[in-house]
Amino acid sequence: MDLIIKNGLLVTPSETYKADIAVSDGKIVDIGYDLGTDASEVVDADSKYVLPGAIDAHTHLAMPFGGTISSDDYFAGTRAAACGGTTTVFDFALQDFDEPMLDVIKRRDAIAAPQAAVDYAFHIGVKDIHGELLDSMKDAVDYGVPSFKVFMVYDFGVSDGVFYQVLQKSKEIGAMISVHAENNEMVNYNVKKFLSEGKTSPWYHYLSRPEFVEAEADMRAIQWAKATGAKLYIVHLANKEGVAAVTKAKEEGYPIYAETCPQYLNFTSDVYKREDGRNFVCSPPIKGQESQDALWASLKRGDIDVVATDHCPFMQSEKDWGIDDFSKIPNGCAGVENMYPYMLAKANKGEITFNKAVEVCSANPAKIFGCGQKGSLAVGKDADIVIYDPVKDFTVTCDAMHSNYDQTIWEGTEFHGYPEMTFSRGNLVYKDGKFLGKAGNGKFVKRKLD
Ligand code: DUC
Ligand code: ZN
Ligand code: ZN
Repeated sequence: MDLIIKNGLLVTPSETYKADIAVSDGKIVDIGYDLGTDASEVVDADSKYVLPGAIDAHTHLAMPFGGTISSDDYFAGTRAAACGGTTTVFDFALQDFDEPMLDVIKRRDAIAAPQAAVDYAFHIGVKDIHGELLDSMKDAVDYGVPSFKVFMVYDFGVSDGVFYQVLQKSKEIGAMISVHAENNEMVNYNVKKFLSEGKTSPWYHYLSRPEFVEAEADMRAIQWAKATGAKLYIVHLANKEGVAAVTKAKEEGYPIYAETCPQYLNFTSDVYKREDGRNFVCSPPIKGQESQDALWASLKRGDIDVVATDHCPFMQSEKDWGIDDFSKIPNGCAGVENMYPYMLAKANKGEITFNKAVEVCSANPAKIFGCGQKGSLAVGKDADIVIYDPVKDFTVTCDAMHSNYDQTIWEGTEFHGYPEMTFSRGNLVYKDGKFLGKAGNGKFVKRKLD
């Protein structure tokens, strides 16, 4: 045996129980009471929780965006992931115009494969479906990438007609469509108007994309998914009316899924009034208290399926481009190292259960995105395992994080309880604040939807 983790409290979405876990060749091979100590490595997890590694279903590593490139490359991003208990990241591979879908995957994998320190998968960000490109979605599905994202905003966002065709195609080929839902016309109108009135602070980033700008787009996207019968996953849901629309669609029996992110659960739009408000600029923007309350209620009810990060960090000097003009701030915040500690600290405080944290951060993304070998502690699954110390106190500082950035919205956040060790397919990649993994050890995860 390669590894036995003894005496820990194992957490699944439905159970918490004391047991040992045995690992061989990167897989969980046994779970039971007193599995002995006959292994190359034995870890005593008495008084600790033993959890499946988190799956961050939404990252933007080394992504050209906002006039620059997000500051975490595949090594830094996956190193940070490992140190926050995340053992798989799903990164967005953005299609170039005229590029067949399989080429998108291969182009990005050539960059990711030598760098990744934990396992990774891709969603394809679709920009262009002209000619045979729409049909090339099937090649991506056959290759193990059955999920695509469309943006309703940004200069590379798609038209309603393209979105509709992508939904239709996904139904035909068994794929999942994610959407960044905001109303582009309204955003552009508001931005122009505020700037012409000299309203340039980050607060106007929020006011140019308020609650209804996102809600309206959520509702349209849901309407089209219903009409086509496609599976739809709304990324970074942040507003209360969108939450209500998701709940209704689920009640009606449609395969509509929703994700939110820690920044929407933890902060409100008041951050845009802060002196460092530009560091919180992401899209959709962080919303008001009522929306935050709706997100938590929906997560507890089970209508929000997944918590993921939208991890897209930028350097302070880049965020500063927007000191006199909010529209010049590159959109995005860090989160990949903070998501699991944040959700687990909520569990540790009793605000949610550990089972719920495991469900939304690991089991559900694995299930929804067809990642059968991950997302749970069970015999035969990949040994992606986190040992969590519920009494360790930790304060986030840039210096203690493992990304390539010099500012984070999580600076100063205090957690009671923190991951102590992370194993990626049985290999120790993090222990007590130190990254122990290696670039290139992360593997591309091929997926197939149910
Ligand atoms: N929103 C962000 O804030 N950053 C990356 C992409 C996105 O949609
Ligand atoms: Zn987005
Ligand atoms: Zn995103």
